[in-house]
Amino acid sequence: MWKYVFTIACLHNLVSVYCQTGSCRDGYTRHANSCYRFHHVELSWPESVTFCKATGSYLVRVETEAEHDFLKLKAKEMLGTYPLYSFWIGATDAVENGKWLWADILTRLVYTKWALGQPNNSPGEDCAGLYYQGGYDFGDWVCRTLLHPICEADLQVQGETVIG
Ligand SMILES: [Ca+2]
Ligand SMILES: [Ca+2]
Repeated sequence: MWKYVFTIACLHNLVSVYCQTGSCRDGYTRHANSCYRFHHVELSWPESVTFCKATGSYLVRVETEAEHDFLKLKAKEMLGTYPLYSFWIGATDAVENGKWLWADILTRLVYTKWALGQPNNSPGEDCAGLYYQGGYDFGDWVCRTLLHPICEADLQVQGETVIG
């Protein structure tokens, strides 16, 4: 039973038979098998992609409801700390309008939860984020808008435990 629960928990963030034991670097918060950092800096979406990459991470991929719920909770904790309240995520439809991809792996979004009225693509809003006014569900913006990046990094693995 526990083995099953543990496996499902791990699969939320990693399509693998492994559940990792590991840690996050300083400044990052762990959820499932990933580490996250909300940044104060205000950047455009392309700058945010570069920023995360430069710190050994990627602009966050919100791939499950559990991951989204975790990020929403964290974002709400940040209220008052940030001058702007919306955050960039790693999705763009710049290649083909309406076809949203995770930019770093060029994979179509499977999980999505757009805020009411989003994406409104008005006009040329090709980059996605967590929309403060929409309860941190997804919204789309013109990519040069200045928002805060959330970077996601893989766990620093010290050892791996095979489940099952
Ligand atoms: Ca993720
Ligand atoms: Ca929009």
